[in-house]
Amino acid sequence: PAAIHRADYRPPDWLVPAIALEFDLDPARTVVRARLEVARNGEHDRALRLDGEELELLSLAVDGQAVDPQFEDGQLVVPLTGASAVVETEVAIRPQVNTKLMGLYASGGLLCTQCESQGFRRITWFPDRPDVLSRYRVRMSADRQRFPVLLSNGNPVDGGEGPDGTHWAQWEDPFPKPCYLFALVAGELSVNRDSFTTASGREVELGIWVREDDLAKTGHAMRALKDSMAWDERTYGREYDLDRFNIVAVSDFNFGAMENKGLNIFNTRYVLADRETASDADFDAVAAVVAHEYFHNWSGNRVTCRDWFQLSLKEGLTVFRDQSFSEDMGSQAVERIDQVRTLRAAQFPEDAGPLAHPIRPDSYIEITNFYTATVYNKGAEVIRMLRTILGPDDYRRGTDLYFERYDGQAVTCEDFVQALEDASGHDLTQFRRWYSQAGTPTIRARLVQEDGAAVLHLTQSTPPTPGQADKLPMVVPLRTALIGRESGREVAGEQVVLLTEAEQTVRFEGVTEPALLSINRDFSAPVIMQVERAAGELEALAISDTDSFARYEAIQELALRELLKGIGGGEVQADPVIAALRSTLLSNALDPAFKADALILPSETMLAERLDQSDPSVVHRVRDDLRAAIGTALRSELEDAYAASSRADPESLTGEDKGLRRLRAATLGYLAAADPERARALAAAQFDAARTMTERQSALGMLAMVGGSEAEAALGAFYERFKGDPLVIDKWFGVQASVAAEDTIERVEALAAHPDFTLANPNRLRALAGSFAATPFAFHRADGRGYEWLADVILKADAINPQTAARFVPPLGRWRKVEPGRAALMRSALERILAAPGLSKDVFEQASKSLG
Ligand code: DPP
Ligand code: ZN
Repeated sequence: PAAIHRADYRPPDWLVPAIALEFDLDPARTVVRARLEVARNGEHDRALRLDGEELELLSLAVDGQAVDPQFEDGQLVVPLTGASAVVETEVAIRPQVNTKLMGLYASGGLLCTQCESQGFRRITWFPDRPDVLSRYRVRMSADRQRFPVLLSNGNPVDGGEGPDGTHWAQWEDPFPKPCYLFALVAGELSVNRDSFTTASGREVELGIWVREDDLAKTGHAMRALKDSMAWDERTYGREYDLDRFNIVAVSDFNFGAMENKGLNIFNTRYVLADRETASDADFDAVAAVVAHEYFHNWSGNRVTCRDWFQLSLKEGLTVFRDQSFSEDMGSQAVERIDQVRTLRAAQFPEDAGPLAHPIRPDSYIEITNFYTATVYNKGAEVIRMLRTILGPDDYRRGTDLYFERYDGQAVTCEDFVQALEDASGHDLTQFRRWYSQAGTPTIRARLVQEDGAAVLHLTQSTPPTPGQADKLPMVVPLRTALIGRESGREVAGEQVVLLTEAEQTVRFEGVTEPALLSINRDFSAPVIMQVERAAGELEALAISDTDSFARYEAIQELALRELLKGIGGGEVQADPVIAALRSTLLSNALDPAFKADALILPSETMLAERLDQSDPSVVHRVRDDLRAAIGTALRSELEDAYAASSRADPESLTGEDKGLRRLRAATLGYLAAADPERARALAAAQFDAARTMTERQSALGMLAMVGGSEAEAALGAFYERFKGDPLVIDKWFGVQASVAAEDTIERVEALAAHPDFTLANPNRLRALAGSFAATPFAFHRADGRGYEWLADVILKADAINPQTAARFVPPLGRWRKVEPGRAALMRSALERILAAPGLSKDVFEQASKSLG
């Protein structure tokens, strides 16, 4: 398959200002009639070319005259003479057998759509690219019994009874949009209705549509939706623009959710939540995804992408917006720590591996492979840096200008940066490298004190990545403060140090007290910091840094230093880590969520990333040993914290109560590391007494980890209790696949044969294969059985749903970071995938690039 290059972009030859669609909906065979008003774009004599995939063309007409279809490279080519024309097509499609879940498909009795990125071409012939914006009129007709609810984008304008027990509805969306934002849903759905009055006094009718049994689980999503609408008015001055906003939940979905104009379609996982079935993390994820999709109404829909290379234009910005929303609604420090943990777990490895790409990629074979942590999460960090550099007021002026200037257009990342530049007067020329260069910069820092001043020496370097051997210096905003070593106070208050050169020094005058360097506070730049530190400095920062994130980071660094030493064969000094964790646990000033975060040692993935090559079982053992040492040394403090955390109110989702439950899980983990028997008893008791899914799930995970008859009993009880609830059964699969043990692969193989397992449902597949591949010690079993199993799953899933199958390839691509024996086995699994006949281009791209 051939690569597509950003540099080859050309504006569309033909525009489609308006489209009318008619659907005769039937899961077995749906007929779609499309009427496109097309207009020649510029001076040229090229034919209209329409994209289509798996469409049965029934008829084609131009200006009312039937035309014989011509095809070229899979496109329908329609020669036209005038400046405009009406092109009509009629096609048949088969939603029932559409297992790719792109286009129109059936899920649990519903018919629904997913068009981003290129699913619309599976519905009708159309120029399927985001820079063709059209006004949509949609008429749907279907059996009234089976499909009583008919929804599409925009507002309902008409409807009625049809022949033979059918009914119909017509919807119109007044806002021109690219076809990837088209949506329809038909089926038996119940609705949670509410309303929201916008700042300018318009009443918006809100609806969350789900299966009747799930209606009671929609309250949290509805609250999050209303909070999001209010937040976007307050924070970005963005008001909602239609009379209706609908969300529909479906259980088979490739993404988390989709921001279709006025009709968001969600994976059930990010809508449904109640205390019985959802953990605190699930509640938070529901709110974050509801906010994310809602925010897309401006950052994505009103202003959209010119081409798919610009994906981070909408995704980086929208992730940053949903992160800011979560920070404002909850605890800023705790949210930030979680965001960074996600970035380090998912994006740093990507940026250091064979699939590394800039947030604005230069080429792709299959665009769905680029819905990555780099485009999303690093993209969000880039926007955050822009806000840091500009300051909040200029940043807001910049986004106001961006939305005003480009409303109704399909634009580029460059246009966004330009708007910020124009509104603020800042020169962002060099900053633009964040869009073009891949790889995580490493910053080295050293503080030298002399003559009443402190001098900060900084260097930066970005490693080579595929296709980019040499890197230029980046603009790196580093929030920095100096903390008095004795006084514990800031002797130089926080300022943003802007590193722009390969080497740079910064002077802080009037610093006489010996000072500690607190740098990259609040993780102001997505970089790896390597600070040269004297003995005792990290220990001091771990209890005195005035920035919560930096304090957390000092504890992480302390542990990281010892763990890396241990993995390298040296002796681990547990005492400094224990001391830092003891004072954290005993602090009266810190909230429980922060304590819980601070307790979690750097992950095995993060440790492996810091090394050129490592043996996953050594990494695991060294980390486990340190956990056991901590659990033993702090036993009484941990027991106390564990017992005290039981006071969390099960009905409450405040930061305090969620934090207590998080602390309960973290302390239980340490007690288990030190004394599995004791932990087994505690976990079994916690499981039996649990009043929330958070407590139940963490107890179950702990039991599964320590094993034994209690574990089997709890897994059996959990299954029996929740067997009718797919989202909870996903947890049941996930918990078992996440056990960091040698024999997890056998358990996973058995689970893959369980009657409830299916490769066809992305959530279930992610629960088993995704969880397993994310558990390094289990996945990297030395005999390579884990790799072989994953390769088999990828190949089987590829025949059903290539987009989702390709998501499981990257773990195999980490082979360069793994010791040679396993690396060879990982490579041979990749080679076997590549040799398979009929491979999708999705999996081909990921596997071939992973082999490198
Ligand atoms: N629905 C996906 C998201 O919101 C892709 N746009 O990120
Ligand atoms: Zn998004």
